[in-house]
Parts: sequence; C-alpha cells; structure tokens
Amino acid sequence: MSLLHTWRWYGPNDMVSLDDVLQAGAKGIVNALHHIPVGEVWSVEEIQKRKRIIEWDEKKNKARDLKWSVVESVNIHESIKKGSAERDQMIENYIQTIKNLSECGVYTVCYNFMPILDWTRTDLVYEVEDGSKALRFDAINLAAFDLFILKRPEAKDEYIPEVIQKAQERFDSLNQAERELLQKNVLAGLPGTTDIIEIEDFRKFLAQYEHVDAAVLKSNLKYFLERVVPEAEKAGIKLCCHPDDPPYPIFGLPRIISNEEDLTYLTSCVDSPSNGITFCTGSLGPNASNDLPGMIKKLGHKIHFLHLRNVQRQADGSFYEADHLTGSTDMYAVMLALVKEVKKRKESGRDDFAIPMRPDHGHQMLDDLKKHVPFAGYSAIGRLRGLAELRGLELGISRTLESI
Ligand code: CS2
Ligand code: MN
Repeated sequence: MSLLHTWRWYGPNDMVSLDDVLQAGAKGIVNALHHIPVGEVWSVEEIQKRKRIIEWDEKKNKARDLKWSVVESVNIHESIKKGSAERDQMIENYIQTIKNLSECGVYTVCYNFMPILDWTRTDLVYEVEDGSKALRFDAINLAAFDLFILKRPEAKDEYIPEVIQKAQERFDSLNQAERELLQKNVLAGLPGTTDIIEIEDFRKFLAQYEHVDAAVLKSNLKYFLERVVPEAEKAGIKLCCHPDDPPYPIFGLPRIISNEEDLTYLTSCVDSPSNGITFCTGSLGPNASNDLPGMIKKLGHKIHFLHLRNVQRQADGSFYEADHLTGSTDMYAVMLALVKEVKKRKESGRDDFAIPMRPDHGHQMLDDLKKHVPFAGYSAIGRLRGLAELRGLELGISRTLESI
C-alpha cells in the first residue's frame, strides 16, 4: 500500500492518546500548535517540543513508530484574507513559521482560505440510523439562524421566498434552548479550539468583509501565494489549501476554493510543487456537481494531503456526514483514482508518492457515545472504523491493479 495513513491528533489534551493512534494503525500524525495565536511565528523551540512529544516515547525511552507528517493548519491571519494593512507583516511571520517547520523536518503544511469561519454545521450530534452520531448541515436551520438570530440585513435578499418561509416556520418551532444550541453550533467549529464566537463579534467580523467579494478574496489569495510559495519552495515545504466547507458562500461571505475551477485557479496562481491542494472529499462532496474522481484525474499531481470522508446529500441542500464508504460520494471511484495517481508518481520517479491521507471526521459510536468529545467529529472509534475501511479499500484496489 502506498498512501501514508495519518491521524489528526490535537496534542496532549486530546481524548485519544498516541498509543491509541498506534493501535489504529496510523503512521503519521497531523498536528498543529493551536495554543499559538493565529499570525504569530511558531518558534523552532515550540515546534521541536511538540515533535518530541509525538515521536519520542518518554516512558519506554525510545522512538515511537510515528512521525509528525503534516501540519494542519498554519492558519491564515484574517488581514491576509481581507487584504488589510497588517497583511505584509503577517505574511512575513507565515514565511518564518514555515522556515522553522522545515528546519524541524516537518514539510507538509495545510491551510484554508475561508473568511472568519472554518467548517460550518448546524447539528453536532445528529443521530443516524444505527444510533451513532454525526455532524449535519441543515440548510433551513442555517437560513433560520442567519435571518432570525443573526438578523443579517442582506440575508432576506439572498434566500428564495420558499426557503425564507420554511426558515420562519422552523425558527418559530424552536424553543429558546434550541435556538441557543443552533447559534452555538454554527459559531463553533474552529478546529483545535472549543471557543465559540460571540454573535456581536461575528457581526463585527462580517462587517469587515463588506468590501471583500470573491474577486478581491481571490486576488488576496494570489498576493499571499506569490510571496509565500517561492520561500516554501526554497525550504522544501509543500503548502496545500483545504477546500471550503460547505463549498459555497454562507452569510454573504465569499468562498473561493469550492470546485474544480477554483482549485485550478489556486494552483495556477503560482506554478510550483510547493503550491498544492488538500483534497477533502467531505468538503467538496456536498456540491453534487463536483466530480471528485474526475478532479483527482486532472489535479492529482497537485494533491499533497488527503481528507477522506463521505457526506449524504439531502433534498433541500442539507447534508450529514455518512460512514466513510457509504453516502453520496463513490469512495471506490475516489480511491481508484488515487491509487492510479500514486502509481503515476512512482513511475515518473516522484518521491512523494505516499500522499498523507487521514479519515477526516468519524461518527461518535460505541463506547465513545459515553464520553465527552471536546472536538466534534474527532472521537476515536468512528475514525478508527473509517481508517480501517479506507485502508482495506486501498489494499484491495492496489493488489487487484497489480495483478491484472
Ligand atoms: C478539517 C478542516 O475538521 C475538518 O473538517 O478538515 O476544518 C481543516 O482543519 C481546515 O479547514 C484546514 O485548514
Ligand atoms: Mn477536511
């Protein structure tokens, strides 16, 4: 098998231990220094400290069979996305951080370019058929939050009358506690933190994006890449941009990494092996017109990091996170395209054929249902199941292709 099987680990406070990760069969750790505020330089000392925690087993006094393979994420400071005054300083800091990572031997760096929020869901404990719990995005609940809780003035012009009507009915049917929970769910979701944005702050942040439409955000992405990618290339760093989740604008905020055209724009901003993609099937999946295996065929050579998970699309634009092999995305076709990409890389002599892959989120299930899960989507057993299924699928496809 050739993909590098990895696991997102949130650091010493994670509910899943590094010994658990080893039992899950992962070889690589995906980690970030979440305690350092966005925009500040990650010092060599801080990086080394974390690397040692991951790679060295103090109790046994020997190396663990785990490497810190990917940084997810060195987040992009809002000034870079908005194009505001501070951005040049923030870009300089970003460059220093990736140089420091390179000095410590960590070479793959994920980021995203979503304004203000990371992924957005309305329900973090949606019960699926088998009793396990998943993350869900309910399009009507989102509109209800936008129109009647956030009360964004432009919102009423952005939804069609039918959705506004349904959102009104939904809002009326929710009691106060349910409304508060909806607000909390929507405004959570910055990976690695348990912070929830205050609604007043969210309104302020939104106002700062008033003049940033998709064209401006795109040119700000280009500005960033033109300055950072050459330095990344010199340092041997592979940057990889994670797509928007969900893959369309919400709250009037532009989202520019949502489909094949966007990913093509991203990679064409600066043509370099250091300017790549985090291919997240779960983030691209809610848009039915995203042909995921087709995108891998065209853009596969630019993929530096893989997030594999499935979503089940629902009629009104809602979706929930399904099991890894079932749902609206044909995971077999995705894996087949990936195995072929690995083969192509091997044949052309590329040394980065072992693309790091992680099962993105997983369901909260079995014993984990009794536990407190600080980071939604990141309990152990659902991801263990996901990784096992994906690894089996990969093994089956690779062995079959080799034998015919
Ligand atoms: C992640 C992303 O938890 C997740 O879904 O895949 O949110 C990811 O951490 C960031 O967007 C990447 O910068
Ligand atoms: Mn992802």
